[in-house]
Amino acid sequence: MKADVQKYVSSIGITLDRFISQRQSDFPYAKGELSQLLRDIGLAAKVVNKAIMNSGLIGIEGPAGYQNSSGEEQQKLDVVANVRFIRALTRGGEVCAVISEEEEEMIDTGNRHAKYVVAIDPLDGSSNIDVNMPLGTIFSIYRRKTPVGTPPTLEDVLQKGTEQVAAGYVIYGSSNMLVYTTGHGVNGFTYDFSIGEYILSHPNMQSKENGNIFSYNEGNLYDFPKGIQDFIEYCRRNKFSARYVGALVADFHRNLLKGGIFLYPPTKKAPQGKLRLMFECNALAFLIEQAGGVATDGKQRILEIQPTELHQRCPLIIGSKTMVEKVLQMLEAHQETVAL
Ligand code: P6P
Repeated sequence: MKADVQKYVSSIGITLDRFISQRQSDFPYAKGELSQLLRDIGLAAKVVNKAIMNSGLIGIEGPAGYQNSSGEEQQKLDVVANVRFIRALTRGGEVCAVISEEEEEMIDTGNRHAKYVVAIDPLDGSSNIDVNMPLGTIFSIYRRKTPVGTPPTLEDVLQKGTEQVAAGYVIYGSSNMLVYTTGHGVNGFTYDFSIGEYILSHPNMQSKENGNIFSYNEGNLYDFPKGIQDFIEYCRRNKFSARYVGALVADFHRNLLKGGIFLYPPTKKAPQGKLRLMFECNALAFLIEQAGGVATDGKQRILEIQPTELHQRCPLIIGSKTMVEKVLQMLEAHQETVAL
């Protein structure tokens, strides 16, 4: 009987490295630099994953003793993840500059010949550190704007989300996954500890048109614009499931797989919203649009926002298309837009 060879040739099961190499043809002019850069990120993610899993054993739990540029208490693991990713990106040689949620200023890697810059949130979900809850890394890759061979400038890193050439996240959860896009769909890879490789497990990830999961911090409800409060009430009346993990990557990943919406509107404590445009919102907006979903600040596509500061924040409403459109309708009913 002729074996069903199809099940042996499915793309599921190939390594991240092989997948990147196979997809390099998506970039006829690329000479492999972007491929190598994605590999460098995959390597750093493996190292950070190990640090997270062993943090309770090697004394890297708890606060680092100082604040990051957003005035937030840095955790030791935040510092470890930041150092690991910046070191991997610098040594990999494909990046001329890095901006990090954990760094006040842009980092010039000294790789003057490099064509790319990276924006990164090395460890997203800091409130989940040390309590064995999911964490994540979020990254965006842009082409530099200034000539190769010259020192990088802010012009290279303050780019709209539409300029991203790649974006992705790592989720350090019940399993470790790396999910990324280069503008040709979204693919998810699960880390196989036994061989130390990311293996394709979720090819061509698609956002569900609609969903019944809504994610937001209940404690901020009465700060929200009326249109948002109406949407929350709409979800409750329809018996939707409220799910909020406290790590954007984890809520985003679940909603991408199951259908749902994540909202971080402006609050009294964070009048511009809490999440950072360059380090969190742009990457996830690129991914959700590639998967068929929507990401807005309540007024415009996240990807269309022109950044003016490295650490600027923006409101974020992201997920299944129908749910986000419902929020926009309810904001419009109050002639509100979430963005200030
Ligand atoms: P809150 C983590 O600090 C983070 O940046 C996101 O990962 C997460 O979704 C959000 O903040 C949680 O914020 O104010 O609800 O604790």
